Amino acid sequence: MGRNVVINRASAVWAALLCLFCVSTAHADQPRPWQMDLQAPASPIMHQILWFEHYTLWFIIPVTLLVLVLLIVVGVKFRASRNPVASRTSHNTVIEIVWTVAPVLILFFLAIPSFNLLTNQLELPDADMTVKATATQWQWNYEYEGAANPVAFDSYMLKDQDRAAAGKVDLGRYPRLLAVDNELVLPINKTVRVLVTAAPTDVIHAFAMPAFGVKIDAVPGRLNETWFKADKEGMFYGQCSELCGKDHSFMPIAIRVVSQEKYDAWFAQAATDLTGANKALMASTDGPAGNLAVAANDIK
Ligand SMILES: [Cu+2]
Repeated sequence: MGRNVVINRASAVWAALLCLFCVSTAHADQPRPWQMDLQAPASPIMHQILWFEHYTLWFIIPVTLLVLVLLIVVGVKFRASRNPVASRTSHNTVIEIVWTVAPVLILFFLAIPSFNLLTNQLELPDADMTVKATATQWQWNYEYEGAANPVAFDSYMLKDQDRAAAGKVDLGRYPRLLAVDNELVLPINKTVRVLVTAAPTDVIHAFAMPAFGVKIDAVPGRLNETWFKADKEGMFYGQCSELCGKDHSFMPIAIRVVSQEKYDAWFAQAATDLTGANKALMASTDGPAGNLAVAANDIK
């Protein structure tokens, strides 16, 4: 009887912890308090990065444990009281070979998938669309390239006093210091080429979106390019990642990934009425019917 009570209590504690975890990951494509792991992947590259991280741990953990064990063994076995006369051995061919060949092998097995990942990141696949992100102290400007009616707009961090008017009072979906007035809207499962630069007379910034595995410098006078293919709908948050001045912390990057149909409808309206297009999109994605952010962020 007593044991059952203990077990029930234990499961209640676990359930409570699990609930806490669920709540904290309900909108997970953004940094979380006390976060230890990476953000949930939402692009093929980020899936690969996550795989590579886990793969690397298979090497790091055994090597660390081996070194720890060796240190303990040496410290205990060869301590001065037990081993007063120290060995004068200065060379051992077997050891020399082992500690040369083993790291070479380890580095070889790390290098192959690492170069593979780098190649996938740096080699742009055929893009479905191109967006140009231009950084300025301290906001982003997004430009959709190649459309008959080009859409371009500035994206500023959402100020607390503007939340109500923007319809963005939900702090889970529009977190403080990460939400913006105009998000970069993109369709799901489309390869997006991102051209990244900074305004000509500005300083260096960096465009980063952790859930997509993207981070690239925005340099004045230079056009960098990267790509991603979002495989989840939802709100994704990143930040300028190159120290760029006093408001560096206040120029977040927000991307809203939606279905192709919703994107098309938004894009058609955004050319002439950006605010209206954003409001209409929010109405179709943020409401209980759309439930976009919750569905997209329901990970793990
Ligand atoms: Cu910046």
